[in-house]
Amino acid sequence: KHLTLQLLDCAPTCTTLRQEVMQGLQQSPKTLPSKYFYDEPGSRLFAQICELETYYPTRTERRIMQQCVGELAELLGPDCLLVEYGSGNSLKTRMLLDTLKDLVGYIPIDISKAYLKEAAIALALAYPALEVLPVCADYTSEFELPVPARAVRQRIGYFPGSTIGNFEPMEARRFLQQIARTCRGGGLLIGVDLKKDFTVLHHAYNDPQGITAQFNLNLLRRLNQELEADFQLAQFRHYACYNPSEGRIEMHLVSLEEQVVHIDDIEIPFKRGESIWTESSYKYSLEEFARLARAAGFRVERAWCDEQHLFSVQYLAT
Ligand code: AVI
Repeated sequence: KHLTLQLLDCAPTCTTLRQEVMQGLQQSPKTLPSKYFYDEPGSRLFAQICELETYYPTRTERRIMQQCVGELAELLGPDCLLVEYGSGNSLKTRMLLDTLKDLVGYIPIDISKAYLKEAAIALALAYPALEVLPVCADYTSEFELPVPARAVRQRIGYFPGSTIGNFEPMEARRFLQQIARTCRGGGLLIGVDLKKDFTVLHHAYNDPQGITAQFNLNLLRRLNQELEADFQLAQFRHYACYNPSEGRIEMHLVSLEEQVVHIDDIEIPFKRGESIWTESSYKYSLEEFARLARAAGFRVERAWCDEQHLFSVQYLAT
């Protein structure tokens, strides 16, 4: 079957990548924005992480969703427009598409164009009656949503996987406020990872197969490819640890030697043991997250958890 899909392209440019990378690497401590993990190879590595035994969030969230999706469909009613922030391979979305009643359309938003196209086409083929309107964008930036052909009763944001944890709490609030504006009158279905035993967290970000390490190092490979940087991947090592007082996993790339990396004409010196902080993954208690949601203009209408209280799926109403 032949299929054409209109993709709205607001992808960040190479100039934006260069600016943000330069800024991050010239700071102390050095940082890189975690959103740049998700080029095509990075998105594939992340999909592999989601299948790992040690990475509990994905399967726990899936299990919670299986339990709650019927109740959610009742709660939301018909004629919703589903807007997914960071849709990746859209695997999790199918459960919603299967259960929500008379969905008006589905807008997957993702920063990786190739990956988004592939996922959107697969979905459009699997759900021929559904209007699929993909948008390639950094979803934290300002952009207009496409308008579906049928009338929308309410917009429902979908932000699974606890990606909200990858934002600094202040930015998380700002981003949730942005969604609250976009989905005014509707709400947001969000996955939130919970505070728990440190050992479980440690293993989730230090898998024995080393996929998380590859995912982290892929960022340097990407900068070599897209910015013609000269990072030697063997000279950096993945390091992830839980910071209990801040309630977050911190992921770093540690320089194994004193070395100098070049991007354009800029020299970036590294001491031995110096790191690039590539990601934070905040974990919330239910109370902490409810406070954050309220500060952003939402109220927690429902919060579903697994029995061990590892993860939560929450419906926030505007
Ligand atoms: C996408 N995000 C919620 C993941 C997380 O757990 O913070 C990204 C990730 N980083 C390492 N493993 C997975």
